[in-house]
Amino acid sequence: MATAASAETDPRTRLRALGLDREDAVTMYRNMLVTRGIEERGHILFRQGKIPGSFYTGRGNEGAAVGVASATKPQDHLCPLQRDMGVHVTRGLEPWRVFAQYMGRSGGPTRGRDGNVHIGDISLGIVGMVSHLPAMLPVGVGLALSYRIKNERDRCAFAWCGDGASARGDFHEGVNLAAVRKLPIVFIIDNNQWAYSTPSNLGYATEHPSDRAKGYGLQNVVVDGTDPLEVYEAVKEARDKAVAGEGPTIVECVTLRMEGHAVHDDAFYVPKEDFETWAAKDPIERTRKFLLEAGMSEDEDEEIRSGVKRLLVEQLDKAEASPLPDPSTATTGVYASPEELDTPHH
Ligand SMILES: Cc1ncc(C[n+]2csc(CCOP(=O)(O)OP(=O)(O)O)c2C)c(N)n1
Repeated sequence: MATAASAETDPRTRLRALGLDREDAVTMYRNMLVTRGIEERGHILFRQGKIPGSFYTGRGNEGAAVGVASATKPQDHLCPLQRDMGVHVTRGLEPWRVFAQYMGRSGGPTRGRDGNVHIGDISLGIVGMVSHLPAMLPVGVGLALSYRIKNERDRCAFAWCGDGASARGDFHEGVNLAAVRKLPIVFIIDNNQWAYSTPSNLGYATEHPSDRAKGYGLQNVVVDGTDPLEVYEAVKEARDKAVAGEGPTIVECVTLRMEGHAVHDDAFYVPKEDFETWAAKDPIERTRKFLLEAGMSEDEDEEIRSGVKRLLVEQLDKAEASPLPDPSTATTGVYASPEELDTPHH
C-alpha cells in the first residue's frame, strides 16, 4: 500500500509541487462550499415536504468528491454515488438542476423520472447511478473496456463505492476484470467508516478495505479524504498510470459521515465522540485554513462565501420555477427504442 505525501509543507510550495496555483485551490474550496450549500438547502426542502422519498447527503465527503473530480479530464466518464455531490458540482452541473432533481421537476437531469439523488448528466461525462451497491462499479469497468476496444488513449473511467459495498461480489468481479485487462480505470472507495449502522470492524478484516487490492494484483493508496489536495494528488497519479496502460489503482479516501445514513436515520449508534472528532476535521474548515495560510484574506473568504449564498438563492428560485413533468410523458426517454439499439454491436 502506498500512502500519499504529507500535507505539512508550506501551502504555496505544496500547490506548486502539484502543478496548481492558488486560484485552483480557491476553485476547489468554492466547489466544496457549493456542494455543502446544495445539501443544506436540500435538508430544508425535505422538511418543507418538497422532496419525495428519503434524502441522502455527503456531509464530510466534500473534499474527497471535489479532489477526485478535479483530477479528471473532460473526456473521462465518472460513476459517482449519493455521497459525491462535489463530483457533479466540479464537473459543472448547475445547482438549480440538482434542486430540480431533488423535487422531481422537469429541469432535473432525469426530468423527474428517477430518485432524488440518482443524478447523472452524460454530457458532463457522468453516468446516473442506480441504488444497488456497488452496481455502478462494473459499469465503470465496461466504460474502460470500451476505451480499450475503441483505442481511445487518453480516456479514463472512475467508479466509486463505499467501504460496506466493497465487500460485495460486484466489487470483486469488476476489480478483477479491470486488473486482468489492465483497463484505464481508477476505483475510489469512500471509506466513511460506517455502512449504515455497520462499523468498519464488521465490514472487512484487513486494515483498510482497499488492502484487498493485493489479491487482484493491484496497488492501493489510502489518503485523508478530508484534504482535497491529498486526494487530487493520488488520483492524478492513478489516472496517469491507468491511461499509460499500467493498470487500475484503488484510491481509498478516508472520510467522515457527519450525518446519519440518510435523513430518516438519527445515527443513534454512532458514538457521540466520533461526531466531535469529525467536526474538528471538517474538510471545508480545513481547506479554508489552508487557503488563509496560502494568502487568502478573511475579506476574500467572506466574498467567496457570500457569492456562493447568492448563487444558491438564485438557483433555488430557478428550480422552483421548473414545472413538474407532464404525466402523459412519464415513459418518454425511459426505454431505449429498437432504432437506438440498432448498433453494430447489437
Ligand atoms: C445491493 C444492495 N444492498 C443493500 C442496499 C441498501 N443500502 C443502501 S446504502 C447501504 C450501506 C452502504 O454502505 P457503504 O457502502 O459503506 O456506503 P455509505 O452509505 O457509507 O456511503 C445499504 C446497505 C443497497 N443499496 N444495495
